[in-house]
Amino acid sequence: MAEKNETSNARDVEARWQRRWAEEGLYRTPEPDGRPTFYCLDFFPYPSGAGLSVGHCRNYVPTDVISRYQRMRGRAVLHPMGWDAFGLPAENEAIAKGVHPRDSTGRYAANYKRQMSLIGASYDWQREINSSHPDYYRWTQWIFLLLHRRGLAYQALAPVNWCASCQTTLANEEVEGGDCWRCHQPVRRRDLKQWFLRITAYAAELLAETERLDWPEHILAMQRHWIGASEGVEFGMEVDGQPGAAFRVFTTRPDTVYGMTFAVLAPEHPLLSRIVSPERRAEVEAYVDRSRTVTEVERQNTERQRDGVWTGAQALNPVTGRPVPIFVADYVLGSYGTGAIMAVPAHDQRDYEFARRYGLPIVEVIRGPEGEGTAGDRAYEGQGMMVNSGPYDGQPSTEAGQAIARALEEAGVGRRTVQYRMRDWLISRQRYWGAPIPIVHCEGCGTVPVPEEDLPVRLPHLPDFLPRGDGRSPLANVPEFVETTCPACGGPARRETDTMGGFACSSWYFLRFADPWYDQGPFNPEAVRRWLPVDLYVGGAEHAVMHLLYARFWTKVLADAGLIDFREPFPRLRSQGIVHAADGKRMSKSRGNVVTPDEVVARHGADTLRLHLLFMAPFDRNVNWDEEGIAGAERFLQRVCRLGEATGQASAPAASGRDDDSLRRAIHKTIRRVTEDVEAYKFNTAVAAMMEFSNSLAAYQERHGSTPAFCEAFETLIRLLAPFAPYIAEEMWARLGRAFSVHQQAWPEHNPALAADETVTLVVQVNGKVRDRIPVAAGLDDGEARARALASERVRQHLEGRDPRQVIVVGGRLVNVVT
Ligand code: ANZ
Ligand code: ZN
Ligand code: ZN
Repeated sequence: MAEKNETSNARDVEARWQRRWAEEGLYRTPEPDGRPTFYCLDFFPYPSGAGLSVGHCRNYVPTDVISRYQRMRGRAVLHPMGWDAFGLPAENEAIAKGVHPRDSTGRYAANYKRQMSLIGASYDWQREINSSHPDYYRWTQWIFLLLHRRGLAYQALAPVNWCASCQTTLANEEVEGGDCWRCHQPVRRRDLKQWFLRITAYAAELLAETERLDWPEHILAMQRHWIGASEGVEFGMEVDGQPGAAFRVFTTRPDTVYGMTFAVLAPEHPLLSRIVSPERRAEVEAYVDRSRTVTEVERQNTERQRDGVWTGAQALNPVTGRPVPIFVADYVLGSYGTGAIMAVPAHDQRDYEFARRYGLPIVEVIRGPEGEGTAGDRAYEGQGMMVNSGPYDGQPSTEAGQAIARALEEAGVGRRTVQYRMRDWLISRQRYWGAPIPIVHCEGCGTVPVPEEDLPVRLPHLPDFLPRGDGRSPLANVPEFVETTCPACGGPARRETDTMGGFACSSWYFLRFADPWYDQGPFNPEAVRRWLPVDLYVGGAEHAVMHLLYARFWTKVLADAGLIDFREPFPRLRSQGIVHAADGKRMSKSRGNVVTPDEVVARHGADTLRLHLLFMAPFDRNVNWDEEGIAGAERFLQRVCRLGEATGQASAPAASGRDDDSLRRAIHKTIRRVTEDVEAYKFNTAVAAMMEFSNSLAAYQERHGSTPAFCEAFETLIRLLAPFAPYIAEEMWARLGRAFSVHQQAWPEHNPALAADETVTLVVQVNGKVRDRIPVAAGLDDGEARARALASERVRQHLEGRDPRQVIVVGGRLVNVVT
């Protein structure tokens, strides 16, 4: 019963302060006033109908601690929140529930907001944004037009996954083993006209700047891997007996060029139909047709059996002049490198499997340092010594590779290049719930951008927004939307009906928060200068690749357009660990193992939930939810409350010098530890430091009562606790009779002398005479004491170059050096 009263009491306290904070606008972003700024931002959440779980709170609580801490440090803090409401997840969820995304996203966002307030998150709600509102997506469209003007947005045919029975395109994730996830019919690849953003133009910079970002290493590694730079050589190969017919190949191993025994073109290669011999044409065409049913992902599967067809043509090796047969095979991708390769079966596993299957020659040109070579079912892919390579025999393969690359360049047939695995960003969706692409198609003028003053191109309200099934957007069904006049010639024209994928909205939202009311452009340049780049960006690793790359790309384009003066939006990024359910599985509605903040707050209070989330593991570590462990956080907060009951005014006289002294040292050590830990995102050890401190406080109080030193210590604890447990800290602050609000107090400063570890004097004797006294930290071990003594300048003088015969350490306080 008592417990129940305590929690319902906690909930009253929380509700009361939440109301007061909102009334007083406590977390409103300050106007410019010369203070240093701090912009603390969470990844842009998509508000789902499931609401927040305690897993999401693992993101929002730490950024809230940092924001509150920075405010107390005297920074002007921008800590905003908004909704990534457009896009496929929202649309699919709406379809599944039979609701309209316009209604559901607003409702879900309101629920997120309620939950975030419940856990005490100190967002400036005046700056809330929603990417599906026209006053936001108007500017997403504006940036699209900027990209278009700069030649960075273009239309091209692109292969998409197409399910003929569902009459729809599918994302790669929706293709399971070559079949549609919904109807299990085979998926074909089909070419549809799509919009792309030329992110590859920035590949080199996106890669190079990863060196300068303060991000977790595994996220940087994922970015680098995705960009996927390969250094190599591109060179031309002529088709034997067909003057003028030539193709280029890309290789990372020019050193293996003498081992080329065939060449391969991708099924998409434009030269294919021209070079194929008449008697091979039917077979080649059948193969090309078959390969259309295979997705790119599947084509790169190393487990898959390699197959292909001979074209009847031969190509000439530019180094040896020897002819090799040209095959078509789908393990070569049309969209990577040049879409054609020189095949070296002895040193490339894929080529090796292919050659063995079709009985093609295998010529070893490299021997490993231990004599390793191609054997059994493995090609030797390493470096080593050149063999069977004419003038290069006997050279190390790395050097020979350089020499061959140079020779190809000098002969004018090749050049060194860097290939990126990254593709241009396919931004168009044939779906309803997104920002319409602001383009008009005119018979006479072609592709015409919508003039800026006509933005936004509004997304019409369609009660029936289901995908049409013919690969076009549902907007194509709406004549009022489609039919328009050409902005260039005034004639009849048709609007683009594709919409932008959700990643467009999240590629610039961090700029909007600086001044979400601005209506002269996507962002207010002055406010952006004041707040950006973002000081701290926090989110989950699941968005570590696409979102971050796209946002970095848009930032660079805006910088090149002279609109902002920085090129990286998020110089510092941190990524929280995942909270799995108690069973170790991912929390998900279908498993029924989701734990919501609402239920935990109802049982234990919001501050307890916050402390538990911070304390349960290091910030970046994955953990399983453990509700029993919450008792530790609960006990700690109860102890703080009990300590608070006795305080208010000092009621006891000062205690003995020794105890007051060590309490003061504990205060300053705790300030130092908590400060350093928060700066280093070590929230768990920061909480531990406060727990220890509350223990010593309780012990002290038991002995001496509420002395002046106790009151000072307790007040400090409350200020330290404020960012972590904002409700209880506010309540205790009020009980201390202090003016509202604890969240507007200065962060305690530690006194370095008091925070320092206790020092003792190490006395050093040489041959029995005291020669030096060195201040050292207490608790030095013998080895350290010995080292410190021998390092002493005075001791060395008295040794006069002699080696000590014996060094005796006594009790960590006295060292006797005997010569
Ligand atoms: C000859 C060679 C010999 C190769 C050798 C490798 C080892 P990454 O690292 O991914 O860039 N390649 C080139 N274009 C390709 C395409 N469109 N589809 C499939 N494979 C392609 O790999 C570069 C290597 O992958 C290139 O170097 C080429 O094979 C192949 F002992 O050329 B190599
Ligand atoms: Zn299907
Ligand atoms: Zn026109």
